[in-house]
Amino acid sequence: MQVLRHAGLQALRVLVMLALVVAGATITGPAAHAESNGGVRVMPLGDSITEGTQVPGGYRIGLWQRLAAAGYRNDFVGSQFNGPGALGDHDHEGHPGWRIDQIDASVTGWLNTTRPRTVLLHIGTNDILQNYNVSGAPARLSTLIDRITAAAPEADVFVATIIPLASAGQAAAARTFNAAVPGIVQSKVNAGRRVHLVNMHAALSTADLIDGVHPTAGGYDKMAATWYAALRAVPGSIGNPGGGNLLANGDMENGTADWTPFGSATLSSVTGTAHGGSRSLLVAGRTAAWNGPGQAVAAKLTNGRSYTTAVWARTQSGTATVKTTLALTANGTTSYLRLTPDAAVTATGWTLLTGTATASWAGTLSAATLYVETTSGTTPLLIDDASLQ
Ligand SMILES: [Ca+2]
Ligand SMILES: [Ca+2]
Repeated sequence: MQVLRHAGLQALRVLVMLALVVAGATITGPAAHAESNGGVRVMPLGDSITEGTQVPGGYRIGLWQRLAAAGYRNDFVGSQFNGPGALGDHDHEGHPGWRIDQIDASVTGWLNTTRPRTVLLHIGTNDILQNYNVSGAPARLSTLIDRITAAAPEADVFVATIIPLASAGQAAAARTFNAAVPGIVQSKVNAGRRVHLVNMHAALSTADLIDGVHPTAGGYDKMAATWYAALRAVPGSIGNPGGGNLLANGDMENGTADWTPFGSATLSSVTGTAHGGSRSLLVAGRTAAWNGPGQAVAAKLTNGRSYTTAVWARTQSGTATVKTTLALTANGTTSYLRLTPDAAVTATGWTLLTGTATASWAGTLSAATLYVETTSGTTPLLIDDASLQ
């Protein structure tokens, strides 16, 4: 019964979304299927100001356009979905009306589901609008940041001061809240966490508000410009500009092209089981744990540069511990760089392998191969939507 109800709900969502697309209207509501270009994953996290109340898509529109124009390839992630066609990726984690404590109660699950590389957090406005223990809001924000960095310790977390509010009393409360944010962020930095302050309050004035709370389109675009500047100041948070995906045929839609066995293995293109599109790559016939699908990338690497890897994987049966590795051969010596940490991969769904690592070598690089391997065993693996950037 529960399954049927969910299936019915999902069908309804699809119908509603189809109707909206046909009507050419703005797409809203939870995502039936998240969009992904395989880029570096960024989670816009917060309340209606992240969702884009009054201007669906909100700051995400201008941020997406700035990123795309500069050659960055990013995948916005989250359980929510809205915005116009000008927004190339509609996924987000903006929840209208939610306070800090409500985000805190759900954020670990969202982070575990979408594994963002970077988090953009703008939260606290509803604590003030609802007059919800406002003096305790900074402490709740601190707890929320700890929750995020515990679940996603490798993510860069950008924490914004909240934008102005028009009502004089609420404006004062926002300033008081904001005044505590730099110290909170600094305490996280001092603890070795990858947390960054974004002074969003300074970027907008009450003239940028359409209803006293939410920005106008121009106000949202000022937020976009502010997030973009902050992201660009932290190398790796949005990948490398102009590079795009260094892997060829990363989506496996072009069969086995550009992939070769690393060690003993047989590669084949599979239809019917895909993370994205209609095909994935099956690697079978492995005779050692390190055997797997590989791709030569030596010509594309820059010495000393940081790279973010993402590969979706699953087994044909059973569980395997899977990782991505870069074999670098320079001056006759081969070294192995771990690109993604160990991840438990099953046959029941796709698991994202992702990590950031710096590739460096001494002398002349003669060969470099990215490959997927297991820590033990030789079970066949499926991979899809692989990217290195
Ligand atoms: Ca997405
Ligand atoms: Ca595919």
